[in-house]
Amino acid sequence: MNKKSVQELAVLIGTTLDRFIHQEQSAFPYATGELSHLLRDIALAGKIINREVNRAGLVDLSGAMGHANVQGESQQKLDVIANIRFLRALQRGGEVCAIISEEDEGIIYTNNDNGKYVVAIDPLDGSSNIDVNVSIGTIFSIYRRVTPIGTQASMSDFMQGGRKQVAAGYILYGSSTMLVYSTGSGVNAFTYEYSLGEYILSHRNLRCPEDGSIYSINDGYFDEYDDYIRSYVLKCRKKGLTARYIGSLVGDFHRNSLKGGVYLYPATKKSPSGKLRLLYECYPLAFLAEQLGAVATDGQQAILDIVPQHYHQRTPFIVGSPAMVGDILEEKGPLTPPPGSCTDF
Ligand code: P6P
Repeated sequence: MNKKSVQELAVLIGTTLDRFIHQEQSAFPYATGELSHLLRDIALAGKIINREVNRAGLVDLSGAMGHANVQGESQQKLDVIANIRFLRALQRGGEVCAIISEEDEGIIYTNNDNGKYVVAIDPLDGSSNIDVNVSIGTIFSIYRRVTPIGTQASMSDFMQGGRKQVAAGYILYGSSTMLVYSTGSGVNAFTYEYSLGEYILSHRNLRCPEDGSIYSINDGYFDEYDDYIRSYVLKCRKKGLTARYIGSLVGDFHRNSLKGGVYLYPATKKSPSGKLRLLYECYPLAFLAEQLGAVATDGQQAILDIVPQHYHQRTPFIVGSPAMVGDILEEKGPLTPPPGSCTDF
């Protein structure tokens, strides 16, 4: 075989996550490497969870813990394991001073008070799907802290608002395991190659199609949705669009981002503010969505413009192809001015 240069081999194997992060960092001359290290810490935890998710059925890691988590939802064994793995990875990495996790009520302090970043994370979203081998995912959101380096982090570090995220992404444990993230300069996706133990760049500069024919919503709550949501769903049915809802946000989001489509989790009677969490589900996916050229809204405003009030705040969530989100908002009709406001312009 003729001797191939390292560069040629790198191209043959593909660009690894490490090489990509290094290349991306060099584009920012003042980058000091901490964010790069943090992204690698998250990627490492994803490899460990990937291994545990893939063998859950064999080593009795599937199924429920038998009690609820802080959200009052049935906690799965893998929820607990994934939470521990990410907390350990971020604590050991040293770049993160504090974490908010879906699985814990309050701030988790890492004792790295010199860490520049805080992370909000849903360690394993859709974990009730594990037993039936449906895709699940980790969702993460990264902020540069606003409190002084060397002090203990506080709520203000997490209440900066969606547009202050410096990076966000997800790990999808599906037919293949993928890490998809953005640091604000586009979205890139890496497929995990188990035999190499490497994430390999598989989708460079992902863009969401302007329009699509897939809508993702839980039809079981149809009667509980606002009129405009029901009107939209009826139009989708009439147009013969494809209904795809797998009960795993990351899986639906990923498919719709690649093929075009829209995901909706509106307010319901059971969840009048919506079910999904702002800090570690909707903000990070909305950050990615805007980087993909997609749209993310609560039906009133862009998700990234919602002012955060508390760690586990919920919000209605509509995200996907701009044309489809536009069709949904059109069903609302012209926004009626609030009562008592001036209407003669
Ligand atoms: P429902 C999983 O619990 C999750 O947070 C998302 O991943 C998923 O899209 C949604 O909730 C499913 O909720 O009420 O339709 O079962």
